[in-house]
Amino acid sequence: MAGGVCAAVRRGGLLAEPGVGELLREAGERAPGAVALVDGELRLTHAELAGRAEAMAARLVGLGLVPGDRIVVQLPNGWEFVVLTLGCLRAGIVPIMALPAHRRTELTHLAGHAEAAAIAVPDRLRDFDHQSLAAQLVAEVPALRHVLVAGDEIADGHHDLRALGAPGPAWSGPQPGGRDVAVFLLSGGTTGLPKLIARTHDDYAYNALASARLCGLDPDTVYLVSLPAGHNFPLACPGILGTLLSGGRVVMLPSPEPARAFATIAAEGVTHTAVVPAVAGRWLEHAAEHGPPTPLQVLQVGGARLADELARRVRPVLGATLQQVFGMAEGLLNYTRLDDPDEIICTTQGRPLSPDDEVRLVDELDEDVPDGEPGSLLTRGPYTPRGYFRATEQNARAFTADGWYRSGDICRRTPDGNLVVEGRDKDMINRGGEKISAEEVENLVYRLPGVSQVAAVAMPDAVLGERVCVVVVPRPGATVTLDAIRDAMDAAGVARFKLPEHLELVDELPTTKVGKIDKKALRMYLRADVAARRAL
Ligand code: OOB
Repeated sequence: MAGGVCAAVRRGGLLAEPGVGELLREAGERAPGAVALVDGELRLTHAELAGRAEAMAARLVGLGLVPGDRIVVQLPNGWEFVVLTLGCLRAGIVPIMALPAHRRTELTHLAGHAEAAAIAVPDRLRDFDHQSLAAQLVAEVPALRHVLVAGDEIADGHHDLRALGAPGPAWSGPQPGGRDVAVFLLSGGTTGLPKLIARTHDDYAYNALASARLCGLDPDTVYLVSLPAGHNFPLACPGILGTLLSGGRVVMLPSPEPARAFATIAAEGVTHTAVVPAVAGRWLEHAAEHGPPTPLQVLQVGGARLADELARRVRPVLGATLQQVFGMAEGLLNYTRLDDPDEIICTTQGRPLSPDDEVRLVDELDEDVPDGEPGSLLTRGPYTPRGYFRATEQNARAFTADGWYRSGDICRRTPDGNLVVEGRDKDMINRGGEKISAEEVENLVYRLPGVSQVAAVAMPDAVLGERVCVVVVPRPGATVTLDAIRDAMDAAGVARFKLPEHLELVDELPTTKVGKIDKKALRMYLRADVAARRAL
């Protein structure tokens, strides 16, 4: 295995190579009888998974989809997600990785913006009727024609995703090439609705393979997916794709709830998994009472800043090596290395994956800051695209003229070359790894008639790191309540994780010298407020 992966790592990102689908097929052929995918009772070998992916590819094309067509994928963690994704990669159909939490607003935007031809949804999930919403979207979004449903009740005119992913005749059409788009990931987003990031086959193959090598994955790896599978972290860092490309086994779980996750880790012999800091905290608490999640070897934590104190407890309490991952759907991945000294593992967010990754830390004038000083992170590299899809205006702001991506993270570089994330200068709220654009929340709150002015800001939170707080100046005589804001946003059809959890009513908002709302002052005010309330 190692030879194959190393060769592909050397190739990845540098030359146009076979697509990820082809690399997966080659990897599967090295151990056809080994179990590749586990979802509850269902266990598929590498040969069976490859067969289903091939059949899925053939059936998608049979529906009239052609290479380059887009499918919005909004599926929970299950085998259908993996088979559909692999089928798409095989046929050159491009999945748009939506989140199960997305609702009408986000899905309409994604399907419309990318002119998606199909959408894949569960029938129902946590009391929400995804299938009916998908039917509405088909009526509203011109390009959207097909609804693929994973579930027991398939409405008339919709397609049964489980039947599309059943064993059957293989796809025999042309393979996508390295320069073709493999997947569309969603940006955490600071400007309104999520932007699309086109990740090509060669950049994404590199992303998954180089990550797999760095994390020491091999055919004995058993990787647990409990974060939403369409997120870059569990998908390809090294995640599902890196594990399958290494000949290992992927185990799907719908959520990271500790009791079930620990039982699954024990039952399936899970060796590697990825969580966000809030989940790491819950796992630490659970383990303190019920014992460690044996035989877990590597716990990757990323998506939001992990507190040093939590980091230090991972090895003693969970019995696994911690790996901090500071990544972004836009590309750049930073990892602490498994053999780094504990001090680096527990106090930094690691260093770039590729020797060809370029990272600059700059001040407000885009001048490099001296080493050790905090600066705003700019990056370019072999798997970092130079712009968002169909977004000229946002690209002008998010990328420099010479192609550096402005991540909006404020970092410091330690003398040994590792990065420490100290904050951010982008207007985004990171709620336990879920990214929320302040601007999007503000636009929705402005729809309430009683609101004169609003600012959405992060409020510090012990569990999730941050929660959404809205600071509102009401119109004279108007009453604005948190419930009214939440109800209005819910009715507008946005993901529930974006709903504000705290409201502050004020007479006026602080402004900067140039007259913009001073979010820094607001954040400081909220922090002081939270500290004062804690002290009571
Ligand atoms: C991951 O990707 P996204 O696209 O959901 O979010 C990226 C942003 C980063 O720009 C940064 O603001 C924040 O999330 N972030 C972290 C972090 N990891 C991500 N902030 C502090 N410490 C960390 N370790 O979140 C993502 C993608 C691939 C792998 C891991 C995470």
